[in-house]
Amino acid sequence: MNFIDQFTFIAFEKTPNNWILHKILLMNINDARFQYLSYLAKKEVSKILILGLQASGKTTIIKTVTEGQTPEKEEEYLPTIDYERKRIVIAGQEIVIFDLGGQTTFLDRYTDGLSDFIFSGVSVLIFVVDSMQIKELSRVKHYLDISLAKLAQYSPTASAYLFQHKTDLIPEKLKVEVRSTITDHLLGDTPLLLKYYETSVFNTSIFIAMGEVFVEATNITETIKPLLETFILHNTAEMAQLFTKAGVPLIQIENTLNFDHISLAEVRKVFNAVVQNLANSTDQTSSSVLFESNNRVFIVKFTESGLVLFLGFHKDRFLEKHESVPSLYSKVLAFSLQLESMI
Ligand SMILES: Nc1nc2c(ncn2[C@@H]2O[C@H](COP(=O)(O)OP(=O)(O)OP(=O)(O)O)[C@@H](O)[C@H]2O)c(=O)[nH]1
Ligand SMILES: [Mg+2]
Repeated sequence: MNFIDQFTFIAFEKTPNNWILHKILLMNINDARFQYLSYLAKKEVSKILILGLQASGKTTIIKTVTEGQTPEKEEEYLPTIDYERKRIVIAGQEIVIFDLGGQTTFLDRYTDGLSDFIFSGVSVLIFVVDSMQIKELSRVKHYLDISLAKLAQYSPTASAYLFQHKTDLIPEKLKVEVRSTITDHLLGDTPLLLKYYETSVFNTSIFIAMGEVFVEATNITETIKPLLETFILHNTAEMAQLFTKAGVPLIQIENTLNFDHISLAEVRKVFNAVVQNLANSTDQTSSSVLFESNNRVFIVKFTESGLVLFLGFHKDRFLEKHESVPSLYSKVLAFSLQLESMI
């Protein structure tokens, strides 16, 4: 038995429901070993660049999605001087976010003299444009084009996103017009395929957009997602979702066509309730919660590495499978150990 076999085996031995878990283990061991090794090989730091004109909202975006707190409506604007590096870890992948100050002197320096340092080794670039600054669009276009050219030169495999930000400030009847004005100005002759998102820190749109970015900056689609799929299939779960603990959605799998999807806003309410529940619990080590609606049982588990696993099961499956809720609950907790062992 080599090290990886032992490693995986020990992770499973500790768990209470071992025969089911061994079954999962046997089904997955080859994949798991392969994925774990490929994970080790890929573990270099992933770099995300966020840039855009001054006050477009970059620092607020990073703060919101890493801390999970919506800012005050009239938050004071504190310009970023030079740039700030924010280090986060998602599913074991270290990510460094370079938040570049948007004042002209900084932007000129980053896109010119410092461009090889700034634009090298990037996995994702995010360009933020303030939806209310229509009159600045030619300056936006100038820096967007230079940035994309530098990205193509120094990080040709990187992907690029355009966030049309602060959409909460656009009156409803002008939304379509503002979007077409911005896209007409900015995207006409853009060489790279840009992924376009309308965002605001005052609703869940920024979490959804940054979820896409984080998934691209990690390799969880190859590592964790197949395990989640296998688990929900074998345990007839209706849905499985994985979030960062700040509530950024990373993976969502639905196993039934008629699952009435839970919105991210609802999930975030659940998170708050769970965090509150954990804070009030006497057992400080507990990190999971089970709750029921009329037809469903939901289990939320905060993992040690800062992920949140959220699973939904139809109540009929307990009768069909002759399984009790506590038994399923311990299976989920054991499964989260398996996920942790992959990280
Ligand atoms: N209405 C609204 N305001 C926002 C949003 N995001 C950020 N802001 C506000 O925009 C202002 C500027 O935000 P920052 O995040 O500091 O802007 P920045 O792009 O980092 O600015 P520099 O560091 O100077 O480049 C602040 O007052 C924020 O509260 C949003 O989605 N909606
Ligand atoms: Mg800033």
